[in-house]
Amino acid sequence: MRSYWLTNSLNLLKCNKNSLWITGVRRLSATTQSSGENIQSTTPPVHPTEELDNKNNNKEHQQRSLHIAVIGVPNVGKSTFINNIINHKVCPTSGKVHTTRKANTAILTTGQTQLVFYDTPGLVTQHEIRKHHLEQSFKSAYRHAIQHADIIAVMQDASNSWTRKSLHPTVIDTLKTYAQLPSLLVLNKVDALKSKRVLLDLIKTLTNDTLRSKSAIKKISLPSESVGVRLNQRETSWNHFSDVFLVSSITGSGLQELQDYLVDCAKPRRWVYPADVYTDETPETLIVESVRARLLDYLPQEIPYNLKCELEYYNVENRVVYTSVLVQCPTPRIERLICGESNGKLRQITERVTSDLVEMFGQAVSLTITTMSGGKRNA
Ligand SMILES: Nc1nc2c(ncn2[C@@H]2O[C@H](COP(=O)(O)OP(=O)(O)OP(=O)(O)O)[C@@H](O)[C@H]2O)c(=O)[nH]1
Ligand SMILES: [Mg+2]
Repeated sequence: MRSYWLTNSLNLLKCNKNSLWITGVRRLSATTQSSGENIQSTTPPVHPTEELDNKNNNKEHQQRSLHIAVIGVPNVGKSTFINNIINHKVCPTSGKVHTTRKANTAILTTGQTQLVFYDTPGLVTQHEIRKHHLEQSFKSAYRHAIQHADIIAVMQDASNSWTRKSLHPTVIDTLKTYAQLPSLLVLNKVDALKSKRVLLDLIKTLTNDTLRSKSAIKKISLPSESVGVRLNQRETSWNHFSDVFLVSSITGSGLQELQDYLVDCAKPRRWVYPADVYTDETPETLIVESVRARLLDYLPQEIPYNLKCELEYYNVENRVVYTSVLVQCPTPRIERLICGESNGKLRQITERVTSDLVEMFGQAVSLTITTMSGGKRNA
């Protein structure tokens, strides 16, 4: 058995909530204040618990929400964007494609408004599913997310000069299929652009120049001189985006404007989640997905996609999360690759996942990662 055990007792200031997943408890403020004045009221006297119920109902009547499906090809930064816009790490991220394999829900409650983001696996064609041995859930996950959404945010990597000028065919197909839903174009990674001059051209190309008069574009500071624009009539653009946003999910630039916009779009209706919840994922799932995401970062090529990660143990004691994950490797050679010289790589991976989990849970985390190959646990 090769395992590395690490305790990280960092306490993350940013995450001040004890529970990250649904507790099912909605807290009510039962405090009442007396002004001391004797006011005659024509309304019938109200029993204290009824009064509380009425207050609660009034609060619920003021509630607003918006459900947003974030879609795009792999690695454009969907999960990083969602973590940063809700200001909590709940979606595992990595530098490799296909990190997100099923739809994850991330929740931001601000004032009377709840924004529910659906993180989705990168959009892939049937050919890509076969080529990379991906689960069919890659397709069903984003369909499920969109079916529950009020608005679609299409994310495009503005820094990738190979792919940025056209929307992926699967993105176009999705937008056509769900044409009744409003959609936004979110150009991400603008921090990585050497010159911002390409952005105007990019917006025109991806929207077929249909957003000329939209206010969102006016808000963006773009070079004043005209850039040669060639209208793209091929099916690589979408004419019906409501607005375009330029953001950097890493630096946070543009995220507040987008958040304000989404809050303005929210519909009056009761929230689905309590105000202090950031995701509906179980901690067990978040742990396993976080290990898998970091294996992608540390291992070359296709290897990490063939590894099976399982939760062996999870317990919380005295505000410390104790957990253990088993990584099943197809061969001893791959196990050696994960562990590295004197277990050095496994130690690095464990440290990295531990700090991800500390950020997620806002609690100390004690994580063990154990590897296994040939169907037998190595001792
Ligand atoms: N420079 C820069 N890098 C970013 C930005 N947003 C995300 N990234 C990086 O892009 C890579 C992919 O990010 P993810 O959030 O995992 O991308 P994803 O779209 O969720 O990927 P899949 O789950 O595989 O579909 C990571 O290395 C991120 O650090 C950004 O605004 N600027
Ligand atoms: Mg992702």
